[in-house]
Amino acid sequence: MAKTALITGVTGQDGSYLSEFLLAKGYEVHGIIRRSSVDYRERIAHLEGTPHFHLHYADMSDSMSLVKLVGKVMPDEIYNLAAQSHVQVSFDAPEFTADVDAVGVLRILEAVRTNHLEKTCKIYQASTSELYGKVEEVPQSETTPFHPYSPYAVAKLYGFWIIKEYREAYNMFCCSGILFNHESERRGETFVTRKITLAAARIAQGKQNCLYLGNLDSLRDWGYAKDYVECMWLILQHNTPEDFVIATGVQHSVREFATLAFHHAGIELRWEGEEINEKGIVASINTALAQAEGLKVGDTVVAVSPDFYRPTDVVNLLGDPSKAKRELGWNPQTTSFEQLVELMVAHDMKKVAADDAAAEIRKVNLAEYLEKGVDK
Ligand code: NAP
Ligand code: G4F
Repeated sequence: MAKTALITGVTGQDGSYLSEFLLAKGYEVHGIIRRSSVDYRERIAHLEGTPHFHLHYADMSDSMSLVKLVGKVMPDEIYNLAAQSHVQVSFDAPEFTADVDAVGVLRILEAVRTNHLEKTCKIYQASTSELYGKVEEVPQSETTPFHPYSPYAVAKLYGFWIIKEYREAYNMFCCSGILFNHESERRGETFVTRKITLAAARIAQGKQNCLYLGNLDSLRDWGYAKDYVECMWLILQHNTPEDFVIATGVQHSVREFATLAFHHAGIELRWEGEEINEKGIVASINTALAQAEGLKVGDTVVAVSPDFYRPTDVVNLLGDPSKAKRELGWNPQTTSFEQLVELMVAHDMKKVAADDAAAEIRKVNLAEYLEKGVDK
């Protein structure tokens, strides 16, 4: 019998990769979507209409919708990926973040219990390295104390503890994956990596002059999202329900990410100034396209803006993936940092060019329409 999985957050970066992964394993995959006035299903558009992929309206803030859906789908596994996942946004919308990222986890657990599935349904909770926050040791492992440092992290800490509580109180198979930052061509465009790769591509093609960033010194352990969804599944296939750190064990700064991204877009950067006055300046140009678009050596293409500083920032994340390597047989180095940056820039170079070509076609069509009129 094929297993049935229910994914919350199916429209997100991880939800889309996990859906592909589980479908390839022969699962019946059900995803939760919520009503929106605009199309936000781009990442899963290629899966819609395929035989084993099903979408249902529900919301993490609506207990009844979750109870009814879990009762209808009767999943063997639930992957709870839904969240207000942007740390900076959590300072502006702390109550919504707590409702979805903290109480939402409780709602899922209670939906499973209400439907008497606690002995058969396994639950994966998307936990985060943000729990380590103002870090108490480097690198961080399953035994490192938590010190959450944003409304997002505090909400996710509740999610982590309520999962552990239900595991111990009701003997449920529920686990947290403590995932460090993972990125991809499908990463949301306001997270720092994607913001950089899109801007580098636009600047190389003359579509943007300057990229404004916040803390360039911030250090992250960046992996590839496609590699990380496998771990979510492996955690639920483990003999016992346990929590795991998932990371690469390699750390880089935001500045290093930007330098490498611009390099792959054909622009070498040098850095000048400090803190708010720091700038990324064009040192050399290795692409005729950027030169043709007017980019010159000496131009400032990266600058710092206080708008992207956070009231409290997490600045030193480095994971120790030893337990996942040992007990899940997972390879944290499948995709290196260098490969990750290269593949994201290659994707965004094509995307910017394609958007531009589409705009050109629309312009020609519009000109033709205006010239000929609608009835001729
Ligand atoms: P993402 O791209 O921001 O996706 C978040 C998903 O949650 C979207 O599908 C979103 O739906 C859904 N969602 C938000 N509020 C909801 C609500 N009230 N009801 C139902 N669905 C809701 O995030 P991601 O990068 O894929 O991350 C997946 C999970 O892992 C998140 O829980 C995140 O906090 C956690 N995490 C991520 C990372 C990382 O580096 N990516 C690291 C550690 C942990 P809409 O499309 O409708 O907005
Ligand atoms: O890309 P970020 O916004 O990711 P952040 O805050 O680490 O959160 C992501 O990873 C977490 C796992 O550790 C997830 F739990 C969470 O859901 C999310 O996926 O910022 C990374 C760093 C920060 O220190 C930030 O201050 O980059 C710094 N940064 C510098 N300039 C910037 C910018 N971040 C953003 N988003 N935009 C900037 O312009």
